[in-house]
Amino acid sequence: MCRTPWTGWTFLTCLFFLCLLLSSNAQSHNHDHQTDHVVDAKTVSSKKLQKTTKTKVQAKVKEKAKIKAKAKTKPNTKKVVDHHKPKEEHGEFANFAQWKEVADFIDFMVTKHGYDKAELTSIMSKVRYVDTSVQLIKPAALGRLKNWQAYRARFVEPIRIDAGVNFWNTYADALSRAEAQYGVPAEIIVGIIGVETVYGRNTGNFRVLDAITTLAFDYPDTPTRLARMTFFKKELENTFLFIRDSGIDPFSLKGSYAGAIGWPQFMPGSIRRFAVDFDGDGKIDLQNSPVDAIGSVANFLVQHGWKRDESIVFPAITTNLTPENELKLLTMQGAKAVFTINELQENGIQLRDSQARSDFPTAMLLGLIDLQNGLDPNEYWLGTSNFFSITQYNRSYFYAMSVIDLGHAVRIASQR
Ligand SMILES: [Ca+2]
Repeated sequence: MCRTPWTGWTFLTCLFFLCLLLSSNAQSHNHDHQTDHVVDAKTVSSKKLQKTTKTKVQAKVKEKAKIKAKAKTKPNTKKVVDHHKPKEEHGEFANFAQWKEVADFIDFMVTKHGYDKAELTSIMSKVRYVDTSVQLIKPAALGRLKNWQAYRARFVEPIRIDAGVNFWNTYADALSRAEAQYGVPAEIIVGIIGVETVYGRNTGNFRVLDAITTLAFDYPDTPTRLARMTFFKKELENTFLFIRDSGIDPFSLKGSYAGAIGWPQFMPGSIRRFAVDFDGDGKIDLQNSPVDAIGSVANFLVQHGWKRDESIVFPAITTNLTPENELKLLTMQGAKAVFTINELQENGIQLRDSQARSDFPTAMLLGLIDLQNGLDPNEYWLGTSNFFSITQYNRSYFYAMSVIDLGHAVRIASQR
């Protein structure tokens, strides 16, 4: 997230935006499995976090306490710390293969997918417990106001725009091909890959098996803990299936602290369902093939309702939108475009541009996009189903608007 030399100010700045980001995600309207793209995407660099002694010591203390607690509650768990692991690698040995829930998971994989029990047990015995994953997946503390303009400034900025121009020039053919084949504009694909990883720069260096196993079996104590553990167990299943299908070393898969992989930060389940081999080399490789990433992002959006040639967002203004009506609209829509322009007007919101108002298609369905700006007034947009298909990638409206704005900024800069 920060490419400049590490200084106190840059750290504080990054910490500030990290808080904003997590706050934004925690308060997003929609909730689905793609949440975990999310946190990853912003490439919260644990490596950099560890550069502060304080954080490092705190994490270490928590990690040791956690392992001790586990040893007490799980009689079969032996605490063994691997002192020989290279410093840059994340996690501690926690003897996962001896955990009852992990043993049950192994049995499930043997029964359902025909895995060799000894082989799977051997792999799980080498998986590390990553306390950083547990700490970073926790929801942000409440109390900080969401601020769209501050969030946007993190992503729509010169370094990312320049990297986007280079990316677009380098992969112009693949972007054109994806646009023609899937109907997703190149600038939206460029926006997503830029927001996710700054065009492959921040793809994460956690071993995916470590991160996902840790979160599947020791997710932090939050109101959604059970659902999230179920989600990560499913992702662990998908990780093994992807590894087997691809014939790769189980520990060669690297990703974010939540297990999102490669240039577009797909979770393993999303790779298996939505990724495509777009460079035609016979394999899907989102870690090393930007062209596969381009096709996969486009296919993901299409599979989540993207419609060719449809608009995405329109600027809006409020006339007499009350907080009650705003909440009602947001609740009713969930994360879909469900209102006509007339219905929105009746609730006190309309298109900003009077010219657009005069010939706007009355049957087009829209959803309300509310972007909070700290203590300043909210910014409002109306989004079509294409906007909401981006929120399937990451449920945050801030995220989806940043994708749109970054892609637009890169396109403008490319044309200069
Ligand atoms: Ca490929």
